[in-house]
Amino acid sequence: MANESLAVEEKSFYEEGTSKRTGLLGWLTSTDHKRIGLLYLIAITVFFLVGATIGLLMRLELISPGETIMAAQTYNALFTLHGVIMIFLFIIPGLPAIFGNFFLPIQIGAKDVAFPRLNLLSWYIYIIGAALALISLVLPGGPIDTGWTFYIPYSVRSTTNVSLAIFSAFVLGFSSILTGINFITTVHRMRAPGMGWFKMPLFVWSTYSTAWIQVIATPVIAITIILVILERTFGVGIFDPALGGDPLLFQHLFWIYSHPAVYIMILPAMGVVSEIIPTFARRTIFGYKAIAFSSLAIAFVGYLVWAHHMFTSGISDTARAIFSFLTFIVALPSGVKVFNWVATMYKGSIDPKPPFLWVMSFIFLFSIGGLTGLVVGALALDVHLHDTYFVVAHFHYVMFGGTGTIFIAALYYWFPKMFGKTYNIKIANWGVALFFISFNMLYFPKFILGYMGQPRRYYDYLPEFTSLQVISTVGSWILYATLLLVFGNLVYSLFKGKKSTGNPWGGVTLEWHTSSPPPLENFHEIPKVTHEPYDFSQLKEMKHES
Ligand code: HEM
Ligand SMILES: [Cu+2]
Repeated sequence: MANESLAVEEKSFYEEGTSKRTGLLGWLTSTDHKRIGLLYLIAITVFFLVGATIGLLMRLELISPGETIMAAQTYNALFTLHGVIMIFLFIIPGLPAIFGNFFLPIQIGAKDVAFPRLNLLSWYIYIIGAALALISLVLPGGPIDTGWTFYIPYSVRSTTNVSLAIFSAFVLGFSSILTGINFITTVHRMRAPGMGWFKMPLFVWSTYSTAWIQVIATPVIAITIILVILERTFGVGIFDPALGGDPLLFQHLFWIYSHPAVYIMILPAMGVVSEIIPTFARRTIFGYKAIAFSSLAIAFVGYLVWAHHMFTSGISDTARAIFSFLTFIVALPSGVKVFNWVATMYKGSIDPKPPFLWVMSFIFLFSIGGLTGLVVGALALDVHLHDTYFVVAHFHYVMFGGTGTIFIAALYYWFPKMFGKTYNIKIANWGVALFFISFNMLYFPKFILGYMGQPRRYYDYLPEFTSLQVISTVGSWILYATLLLVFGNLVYSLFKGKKSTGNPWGGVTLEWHTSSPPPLENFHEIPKVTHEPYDFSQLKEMKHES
């Protein structure tokens, strides 16, 4: 497909909106998927930085044994708030709501998602959920202190604002479900002529697989939350053993959602990696179909492993053996992806630009996260490591080292397309290096501390653990400063950056066939797709200008 709009200057979606209103109101009433993606970007980035700041405070408390800057109850409230913000306000909505909204329709050659008004409503539901969570912090009773897992019986007995806080997670779940419905319908109904299923970019496949998890799994946590609120409010015995309830039932229901939810977190990130590697290796992706199907396989098998979070809860040995075995199985499709990414780079002409370097950091950090997932998936080891810092390190490597890193990689990859501006490459490269070093300084010591027996969720520790705790805290300072550099570079470029071309990286998926930023309806005319995905021979037709 000839690259029609790289030449003609065209009004971008910033200048032309769907709403009659202009200015801020023009954004808050816009049903344009690109503007909605950016509304999510602003809200989600703010919550990420708030969550990171709370993490920094917790690390400051942990710089020395005993009470340093806060009391134990404050520490309990902070790790709960940190977990709730990072899980429900940053990482679950993150990539799908921002980059899924902005790029999924463009990558399949559509003008918008299937239900634009529902899409805007999803954003408002997200904001209402966030507001409820924040209100729960200031109401009498004080901020929730149960941990982000809301375990029973404490979450039924705690006098803090548990009901409102978990109700906010209930509301946020609907934003996730509605976004999922929108993406599934868009992929089935809105593809451009010629865009068959096996012509779709892999980011679309991973966002599509994620959408099915959002739609199927989220109702489980929604029901569970309502049951906890009923038990807290009316004292009906469902989960609390003192009321004749079963606390293990809560754990099963909680993880039947929350383990598949980790694939809502990581699958879109894996899709972004499958976009960035071929672009900067200048090679078509190795094993396109295997990667596409591995997303669906992960989404499916991911439903069958939830009780690996309950190996020390008293479930039967048979159940533990089965869930441990299935946990090893789910690592296989993830392994297929990592193998195919490396195979794509092999003999590629690598152009090590910042998005590619972030992906290299991801592959290293996510592999440590994934492999230590197998360690805690092994029964004998998990009995020793459950609820220790080893688990805290493991999930930070997969969630922050995995999805968090790709959140930044996706920003650096698609920034020129979203905003029509370029950024400082040297500062960007420093950002990757400092992030990689400080990340390992912050979290790797937690593997050792956990193996030595440091339990999670304690604001105090044995004196012999001090040196590793101090290294971790200093790491958090450098990491935090690096995050400010990484986001600062982009914010500065928004105002002072040079104008970008339509295809600065030499990508071939459809978003690189239109101008930067794109026009309101994404393309001047509906594209007709003739090439295989990641076929770089079409670059010649695209007048590659990088
Ligand atoms: C600057 C970045 C961050 C720092 C310094 C940080 C630090 C911490 C610390 C110190 C804890 C408490 C450990 C304990 O006492 O058990 C914690 C827990 C946690 N963190 Fe982070 N973290 C950061 C980023 C993230 C990100 C990006 C995510 C996810 C996307 C995340 C998710 C969590 C979760 C889910 C918990 C468990 C909370 C709980 O126990 O209920 N963190 N983090
Ligand atoms: Cu799990």
